[in-house]
This record gives sequence, C-alpha cells and structure tokens, in this order.
Amino acid sequence: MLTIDAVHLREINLPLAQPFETSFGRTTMRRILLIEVESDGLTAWGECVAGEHPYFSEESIDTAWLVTERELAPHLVGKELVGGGSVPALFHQVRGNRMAKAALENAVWDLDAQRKRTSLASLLGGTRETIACGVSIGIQSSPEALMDTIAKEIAAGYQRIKLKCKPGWDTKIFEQVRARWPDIRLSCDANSAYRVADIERIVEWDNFNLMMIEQPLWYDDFYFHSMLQKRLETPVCLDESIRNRRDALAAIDMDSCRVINIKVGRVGGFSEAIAVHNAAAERGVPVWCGGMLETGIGRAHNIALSSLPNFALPGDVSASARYWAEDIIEPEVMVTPQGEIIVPDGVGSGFAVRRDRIEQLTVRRATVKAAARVMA
Ligand code: OSB
Ligand code: MG
Repeated sequence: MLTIDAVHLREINLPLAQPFETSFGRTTMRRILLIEVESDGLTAWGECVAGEHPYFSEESIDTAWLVTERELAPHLVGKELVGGGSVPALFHQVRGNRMAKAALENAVWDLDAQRKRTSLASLLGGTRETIACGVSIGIQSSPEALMDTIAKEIAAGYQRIKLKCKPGWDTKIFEQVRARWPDIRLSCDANSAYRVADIERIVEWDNFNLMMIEQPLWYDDFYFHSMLQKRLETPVCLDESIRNRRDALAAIDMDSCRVINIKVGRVGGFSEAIAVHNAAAERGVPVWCGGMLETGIGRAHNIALSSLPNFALPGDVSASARYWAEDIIEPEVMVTPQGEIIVPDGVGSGFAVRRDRIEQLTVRRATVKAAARVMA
C-alpha cells in the first residue's frame, strides 16, 4: 500500500522551439500544469496535457488547475492505495476533467514503479524494447516550407509523417507531397475541421494512399464518421472522439474508425488507456500513441505506454529537440536514425526530472496536503 502525503501543482511557461499550427489555432508558448506527488520520501511527477485554451477539448490549463486543487487532489491525499489503478475510483464523482485526472493518476503509477524498483513500462504491461516514432507536422507558412520540414524529418529517420490539414491546406498539399515522396508512410489530421458537405472531397483522398485520416469531423462524433468510413478505403482514425473504453467499443462496433489514437490525458489516465488498448487489441484494431506537445515528463509517460503490444503503428512521440530548446528531463528523449526510441528499463520512467530548471520556469504553485491518513 502507498499513501500520497502531498500533491504539488505548478504552472511552468516554456516556449516551443517552433510554433505549432493546427486547424484550431497556433501555439508558440506552452503554459503547462505539472503535478508532483510525495509519498514516504519518494516523489513522482505527472504532466497535465490540457492546452492554453479549451480548443482541443473542453479542458484548459486553468480549468485543470481549479479542478485539481479543489476537487481531485483532496480526494487523493491521505488515502491508502494499492497503486495507480486505485486512483480512478477516488475521482468517480467528478465528471469529465480527464486531463486533470490523468496527470495525478500517472504520477501515482510512476511513484509505484519507483517504490517497486521496476520500470514504469513493465508495470503498465509493456513488452516492447523500442517504440516506432512518427512526427506530426503543423500547418506551415507555405508548401515550400512544408517540403523542407518533411525532408528534414525523413532524414532524421522518422517512420511516418502526419500532416495537419484543414480546408485550403489539404488536397493540393497531399498531391505535392506524394509527387515528391510516393512511398513514405503518410497520414493527415484535421482536428475536426470538416463537415458532412466535405465528404465528397475527403473520399478523393483515397488516391493518396494515406495510412489514415485522423478526426476529420466533429470532435464528439461517431455517427457521421461511420458514414464517412463506409465511403472510404483509407482507415479513419479517431482521436478527440474517444474518451474511454466504451467510446472505443462503440466506435469499433459501428465502424466509425479502423485505427485509434490513444492519448493518456484524453482518456483520463493510464488505467483507461490500458483498457482502450486492450479493447482495441481484442477486436483487431491497431492503436498508436498521440502527443500533446508534452515536455519530457509527459513524453516519458507516453514512451512507457507505447511499449504495450498493440501500439502497432508509429506514434506522435518524437525527440525532445523537436519541441524544446532545452527539455526539463535528463537525458532528453532521443530518436535513433531508424526512427525508434529505446524504452528505458531503469526504475520508474527512466528519466530524471530537472528540478532546478523547473524551478526557474515556475510561474505559480499550490500544495494540497493530507489532513490525516484514512483508509480508502
Ligand atoms: O490532434 O494529435 C493532435 C498537438 C496538440 C493538440 C492536438 C494534437 C497535436 C499533435 C501534435 O498532433 C503531436 C505532438 O507532436 O505532440
Ligand atoms: Mg489528433
């Protein structure tokens, strides 16, 4: 059993090495909520992947801060836990707010791995020694700039190129990319930029041999994605729509998608991410690990999760240097020339958190402490 004595919240501000643009907006500076949990002299970290604005999902860093400090952390501290898997039950009365919940639950898993002197990857059920890496390339200032970026990422070894797209940055772009690179593994991600009236155009993308088309329609939709999938050869991949295992089951059953992007923050933590992974595996649906422009803390957790067996496709888990001039962990996440990350087999996440650097980047903090130890 373990008991969390204190939860520390901090906001750090960190500029991206290069701006990232999607159909819902452009990010240059990240505001990130980091969680640190303390138990019996050990400490572990979690990263909340909520964005600066509630544009990807309903959560933002500000809603996550409020919910963590007032609703979630008070339910966590002082309770006796078997491990990270005990955490979701403590939060059951709080609806939604999955990114806030995930940061706390994931920190507890990390702490439990440290306590058991094992790797986080093996505690989660991971079996892979290396994971396959792709990159997500934002909307660029010009097609020429995009071509240069793709050439650079292919040269770095990345196994799959994902292009962010939106109306006006889609069919013509795919044509140009395919003319230059007919055989690379290529996909696109619309972040819900299209509507039913666009289905006829989207159906034409079957010509581009894309690995998948990610979340083309509404962020909360299954039905219209199913209509679209019936018209396409190319698999639809759902990201935003999949909030939990039940969503995965519904989406697979009604053929809304044939691939699932698992983001541990989006589904509320490692327990639910594993449940989605297993449900998809049982039904023969491959999954891959999505990214949310994480620092090394969230990235290390994504690497551990990606070591599970049904993470069969390259994920959006890439090198630290693509995001940050200097990361907040050591060593930084590196990708081999073959486009792989080696899953650490050391204790915990396998990366050390740079507390001194985090201290310099911190703009606000709060602590929630256990009043007394009680039985869960
Ligand atoms: O939809 O996958 C997405 C970034 C922010 C919000 C949503 C998404 C993304 C990415 C970037 O595609 C993935 C990454 O490199 O971290
Ligand atoms: Mg996506």
